[in-house]
Amino acid sequence: MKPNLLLSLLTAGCIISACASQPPNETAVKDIFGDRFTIGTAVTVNQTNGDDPIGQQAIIRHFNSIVAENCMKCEKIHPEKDSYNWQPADEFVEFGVKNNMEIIGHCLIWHSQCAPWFLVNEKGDYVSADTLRQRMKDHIYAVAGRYKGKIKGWDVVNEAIMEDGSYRKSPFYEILGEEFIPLAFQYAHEADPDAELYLNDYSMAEKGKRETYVRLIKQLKERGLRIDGIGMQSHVGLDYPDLTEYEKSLKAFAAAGVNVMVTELDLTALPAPVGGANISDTAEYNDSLNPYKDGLPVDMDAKWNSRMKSLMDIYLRNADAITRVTAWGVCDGDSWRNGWPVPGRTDYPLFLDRNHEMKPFLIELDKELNNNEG
Ligand code: 9MR
Repeated sequence: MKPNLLLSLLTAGCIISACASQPPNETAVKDIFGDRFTIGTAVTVNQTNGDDPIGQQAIIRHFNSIVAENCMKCEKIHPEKDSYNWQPADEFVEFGVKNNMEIIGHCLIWHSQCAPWFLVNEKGDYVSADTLRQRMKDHIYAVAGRYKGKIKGWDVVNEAIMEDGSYRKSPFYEILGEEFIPLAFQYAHEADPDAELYLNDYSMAEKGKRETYVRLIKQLKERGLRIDGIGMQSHVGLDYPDLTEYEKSLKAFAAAGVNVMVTELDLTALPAPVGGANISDTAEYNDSLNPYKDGLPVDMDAKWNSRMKSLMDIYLRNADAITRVTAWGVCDGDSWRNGWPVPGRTDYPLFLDRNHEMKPFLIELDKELNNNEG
């Protein structure tokens, strides 16, 4: 055999075995976007404490920003008046510090997942305005104060506004009126003066929400309170929201003088009996609502990737206004979408598939932005 033929056969063999033993794409998700914005994920307790080592490795490899999916919520971190459950949140923060990541706190004041004791007295009636102010202050001082200097920014108030732009009639609103929002921002700033402070909500493409949030940003600024950003959660579907309206909101928030963050991005591939992300809106399971148990068919996969690409194109052309894009979970198997609004389904909403491999829209973007061929 001629030596150069032998060489080419050896080289070909090498390439084939290299392909077989390596992931299809070497790039990390965060690298695709360079310094345009940080790329985040919501993380679970199992991922930060090491019980899900594969998930943990995927976070370290692909993301440069993390947010606690659940462990900093009031009912988890402050389950009783005089008792805090710090360990999971401490582990989350340590994980982020150790891996040199941007760490986001979620969330200080939210009507949902609020500890049962927080809003009522011994008789079960709403507490007075004075008592609630004090409880909010104590809670925010304790939680934001504990992680002072380590958390880049806090979702201070979560999901306060309805689709039509009216205030949600939550217990916080019922007891304190609109004032609960500025109060929460004041306490958060006092607790950690260097932390960025955000308002965060879903269905932000709705005109009503857009207008009220723009007004709120202005009101907070006029009162001299710190507000750094608006979080557009972005729990979206294949045909909602209207992306023109979505981009309009993004631009309106930026024009109001704050950073925009995409804070909880996931794109369901499944039929959606309800929109938004209100966890109390649920629907009963039936097989027709769970059509892709064994994988997405090729046409649906293409549709999903094309929709995700359209969202990414919006973020890229508004990159000056956007500081972070966070997916609400690491891989498809982790997503809350598998259980909401219909329990027990198989959904495909995130950046990484169930094997922690990058989805095709990312590979396409890597090619487009970095000339990487995958
Ligand atoms: O993904 C979260 C899920 O694991 C929890 O059970 C649920 C209730 O705490 O909250 C989910 O996250 C929500 C987030 O905190 C706020 N916006 C909507 C998200 C999806 O419901």
